Amino acid sequence: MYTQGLDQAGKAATEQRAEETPEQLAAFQARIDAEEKIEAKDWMPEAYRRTLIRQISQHAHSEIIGMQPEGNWLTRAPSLKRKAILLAKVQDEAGHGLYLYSAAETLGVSRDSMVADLLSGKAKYSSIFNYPTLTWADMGAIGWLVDGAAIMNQIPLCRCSYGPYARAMVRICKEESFHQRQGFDIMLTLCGGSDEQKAMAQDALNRFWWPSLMMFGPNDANSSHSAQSMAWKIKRFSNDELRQKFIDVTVQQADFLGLEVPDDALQFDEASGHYRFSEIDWQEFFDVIAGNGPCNKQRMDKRRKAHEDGAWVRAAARAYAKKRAAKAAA
Ligand code: BYC
Repeated sequence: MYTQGLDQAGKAATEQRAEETPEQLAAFQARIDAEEKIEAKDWMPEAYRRTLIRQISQHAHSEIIGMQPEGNWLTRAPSLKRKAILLAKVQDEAGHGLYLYSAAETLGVSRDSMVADLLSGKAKYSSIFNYPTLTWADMGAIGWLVDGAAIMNQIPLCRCSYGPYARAMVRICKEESFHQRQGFDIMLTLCGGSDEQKAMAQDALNRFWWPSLMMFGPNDANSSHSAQSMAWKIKRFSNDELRQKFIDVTVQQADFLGLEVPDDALQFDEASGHYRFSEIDWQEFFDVIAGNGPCNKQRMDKRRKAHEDGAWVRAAARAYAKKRAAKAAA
């Protein structure tokens, strides 16, 4: 509702597409190659704008849907301290969603249309949030592994060529770093506890390991957007490069916890300095992103209901804005 002006900018950009000349495209690429930041009002190819809207809005949706698996444990956290920490983390995720929707709005798309795309199932959100959170240890595994994978993917986004996205990512990454540590701290506490608690931590690692690796997206050979996104410096590393970096640091953290990574083929390769790992079950990944994961339906039903329940808040905000505008005009 605050973005009518930006919608016009979006229309203008669409109309501009037919006029994109080789000179304009070359000048744009030269700015990217010179590491200049592209800002909201700068000329940009329509495909660059669309790629950013797709990625940033899907990132925002992931933050918002991502509140659900952890929200599930807010009332069952084992102590007041753990509850306060988890509550703060879930609130941070809402904030990330809001910064990211704002960053996408600078590209001329309204928040209403992005939300409509999520609710209709047209827009994706991260596969990882379609898995259930069955025990308290899952809060540890999510912070440690999911936020850990998120940081690995998102630190390079602080250097993304699009200024508003890059700047939003700086604060997000600082908060994700706190999230990762709180998750590791839960795992450390469980692993230092009773045999039962340690088994709970191992079970959470078993269930979240492979889905966390899938967060980085398909193999480079099957990543439809990577080549162009890397040429535009939206992405700085490929999906496989980031996945490998994540595995290399996380296996050592699992060793420190005394947990076993659920991959029989995992081994350190001295020559390359990297851990080698088994093939990911890509069928599972593609099923989940097609809407057929264990919790896709539950997540979307809950989000749609929350949106409907919030209708009166949006109506009140619109009425208040109208009243203020009328007062200002009088
Ligand atoms: N899940 O060509 P590719 C968080 C899609 S939130 C679902 O490699 P791209 C947190 C991809 O969209 C973490 N879909 O794509 C929150 C594309 O489909 P479309 C979210 C996936 O964009 C709460 C197709 O597969 N992070 O941290 O170059 C609590 C082909 O893929 C996934 C971000 O969103 C997936 N995992 O690369 C705790 C980071 N992977 O769009 C934590 C920003 C791929 O053509 N996004 N797809 O229909 C990115 O960095 C990139 O978009 C990706 C994918 C690396 C995810």
